[in-house]
Amino acid sequence: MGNKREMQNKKDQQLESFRVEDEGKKLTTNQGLKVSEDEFSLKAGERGPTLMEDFHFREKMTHFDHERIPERIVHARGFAAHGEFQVYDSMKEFTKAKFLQDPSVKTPVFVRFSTVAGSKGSAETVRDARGFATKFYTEEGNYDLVGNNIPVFFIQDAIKFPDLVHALKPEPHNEIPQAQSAHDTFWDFIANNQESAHMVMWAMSDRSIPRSFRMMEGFGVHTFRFANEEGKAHFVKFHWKPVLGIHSLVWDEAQKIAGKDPDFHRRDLWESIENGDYPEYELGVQLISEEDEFNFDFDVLDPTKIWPEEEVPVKIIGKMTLNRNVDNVFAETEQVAFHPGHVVPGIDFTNDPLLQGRLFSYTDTQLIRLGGPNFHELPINRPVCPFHNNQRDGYGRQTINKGQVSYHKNSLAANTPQPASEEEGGYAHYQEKVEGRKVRKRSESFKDHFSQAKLFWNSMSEVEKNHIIEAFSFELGKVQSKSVQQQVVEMFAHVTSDLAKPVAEAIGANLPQSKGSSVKKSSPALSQENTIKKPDTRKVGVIIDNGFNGDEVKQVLKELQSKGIQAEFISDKLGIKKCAGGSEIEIDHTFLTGESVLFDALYVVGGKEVDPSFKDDAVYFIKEAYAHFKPIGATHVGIKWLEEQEIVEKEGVVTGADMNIFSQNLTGAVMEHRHWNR
Ligand code: HDE
Repeated sequence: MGNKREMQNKKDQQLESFRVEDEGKKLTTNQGLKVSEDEFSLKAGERGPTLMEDFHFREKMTHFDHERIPERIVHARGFAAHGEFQVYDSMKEFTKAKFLQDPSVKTPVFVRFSTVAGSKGSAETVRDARGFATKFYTEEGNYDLVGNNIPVFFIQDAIKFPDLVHALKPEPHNEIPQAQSAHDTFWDFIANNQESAHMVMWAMSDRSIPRSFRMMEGFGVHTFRFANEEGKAHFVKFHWKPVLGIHSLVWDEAQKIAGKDPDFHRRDLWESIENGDYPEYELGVQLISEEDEFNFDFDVLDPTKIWPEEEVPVKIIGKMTLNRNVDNVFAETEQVAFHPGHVVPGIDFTNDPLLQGRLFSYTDTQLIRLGGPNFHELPINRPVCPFHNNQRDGYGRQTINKGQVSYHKNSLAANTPQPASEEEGGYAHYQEKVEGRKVRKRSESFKDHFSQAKLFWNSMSEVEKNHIIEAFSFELGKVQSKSVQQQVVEMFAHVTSDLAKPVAEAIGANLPQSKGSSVKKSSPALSQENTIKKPDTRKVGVIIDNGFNGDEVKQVLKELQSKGIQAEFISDKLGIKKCAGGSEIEIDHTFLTGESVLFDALYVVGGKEVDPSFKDDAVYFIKEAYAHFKPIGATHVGIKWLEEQEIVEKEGVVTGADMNIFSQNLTGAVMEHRHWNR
C-alpha cells in the first residue's frame, strides 16, 4: 500500500511548506537546542529530587499537558481526506461562482465526515446522521458546503439547536448513553417538538447506518441561492451522489462492528484511498426560479422539507474525487474549521431560519475550540488565494503584517487594502427585498410536519419499512418512561398507523387512534433499493485451510478481483496455508481477529482435512453472514457445511463445481449487496 501522492494542486503545495519530516533527525527543544538525554530528568544526585532548571523536562511536559483542545460539541467524531472537484459544464447560466465555470479547472477540496452525537472516541457505526462537510479551496476564497447525509433537519429554527443537542447527548446526571439516540431525553424532545417527524423517519431508516462514507449521499439541507453575472437568482439545494451508490449495514451488524472495530468507517476510507480506490461523488443541484417560490406544497425555506427529485430534478454538475489521506489527523482533520457562511460570489443565503442561525454559530464555536480568532491561519484553513485586511494580533497570530497602517480609510497606505468592486470580484450580497415586523414567530407555511414524513414512508420498500419499524421498536424499547413511549407512538400515528401500530405492539404501548396522513405520493429516488449497485471495492472474506484446490481458488479470485472485489484470507492461525499442489496463501485474519461483520461477503473454501474446531468457527461466520443477508459462496467442503445448516439454494448463496459460473454468480451476488428474500 503506497501513498499515491502527487503534488497535484495548489492546496497541496501550500500545505507542503508546513509539513515536517522528523524521521532521521536529531532531537531538539522547541528552541532548536539539541537535546542530549531524553529518558532521565535532571536530578540532584541519582536518587535525588528533580530540578526546576530542567528546561527540557518542563517544556516537554507542559506541551503534553496542553495537547488536547475542546472537542466539537457536535460532530466530534470525524475523519477527513483531501481531493479535488471538477465541474462538468459551465454553470454560468445560474451562478458566477468561478469554480463552477470551467471544466478544466480542478479545485482542491478537503472533506470531513462525522457522526453527530458521540464523543471524539466513540464508535463509528452507531445510528446517527453523518456530517459531510466540504471545503473548496477556490481562487476566489474558501467555499464550505457543510452538509449531512440526511437532506432534512430535526428543527426549523436555530434557536432550538441547543435544546435538541442537550436532549440527544448523554443524559447529564449519569452521562449515559454514549453516541445513542435510544434514550428518554431524545425521544421526549421528539414527541414535544413535532417538526422533527420527517428527520426522525430518516434517522430510523437504513440511511443512518451507512456501510461506508463512500456509499452515502450528502446534502446541503438548506435552500441556498445561486446568482449569475446578470444578478438573476435561483433557489438551489445541493446534493452529493456517491458513484458507488447508497448502501447500509443492518442494525445487528452495525452494533457488533461498533465493538469489533469502532474505527470501521475511517479504516474503510483510509484503506480505499491508500489502495487507489478513490471515493467519488457527483455534485447535483436542484434549482427553483425565484418566480416559482410559492408554487410547491412545501415552503422552500423550510429545512424539514425535501424537494422531491421527481418534481425538481437533480442536475448533475460535477465530480469530486478524494485522493489523498491526511498526514496528521490533529493538524488537518481536527483543526479544520467549517462554516456555512464561507461563500464565494455567485452563492448566497436564503432566509431559512436554521441557516441564519448557523451563520452565527460556526465562528463562535471555533473561537473556543481553536483558541482565538486566528484559526483561519492554520494551514488546513488557509485559502489558496491571498488574503489582506486590517485585522491584527490575537492568540497564535502567525502572519507578520508589515507597515504602520492597520485601518480603513487611510491615506498613508493609499487607502489599501481596498474594497473590491463587484467587477473586481468583490462579494455583493443578493439584494433580496426584506420587510416585516419584528416578531418571534414561525410562518404558517412551516406547520405541516407529517406530509413529507409520510412521503418518505411511502417511498420505502417493504424491507426498508420493516427496518424502520424495528429501529423505532429498538429505540423506544430502551426508553424508560411509559409516557414518552406513548407520546412518540401517538406522534407517529399522524404519519401512518402502518408504522405506529407495530411499534406500539412491540413496546407494549396502547394502540394509537390516528389513521395517519392521507398523502399518497412517493419519491422512488429515496429508496436504497433503487440505488446504483456495483461490486467495486467490496470485501470478501475467504475461509481457507491447508489442502484447498489452488487452481480453483486462483481462478475465482482472479474473476472477483477483475470486478474490483477485494479478498482477504481467514483461517484458524496466521501464517501460510498450502494447497494440494503446494502453492501458498498468506492468511490475513484468524477467526479471532477477523469477524464476519467486517466483510461484505464470504467465500468458503475450507481445506482437505479440516479439524472440528475450524469447522465450528467457520460455521459461526457463515451463520452470521447469512443472518445479515450477505452473499455467501461455497465450494467442496464449504457446500457440505452450508447443507448441514440448511442454507443452500437460498438467495445470495452461491455453490457450484464449474468455477467460471461460480465466480460470475458470486460476483453478481456481491454486487447486489444484500439478499433480503431468505
Ligand atoms: Fe452544524 N454545527 N449546526 N449542522 N454541523 C457544527 O461547528 C449548528 C446543522 C454540520 O466536520 C459546529 O465547527 C447549529 C445542520 C456538520 O467540522 C457548531 C445548527 C447541518 C458539522 C454547529 C446546526 C449541520 C457541524 C460544531 C442549527 C447539515 C461538522 C463544531 C441551526 C446541513 C463540521 C463546529 C466538521 C458542526 C452548529 C445544524 C452540519 C456548533 C447552531 C442542519 C457537518 O457550530
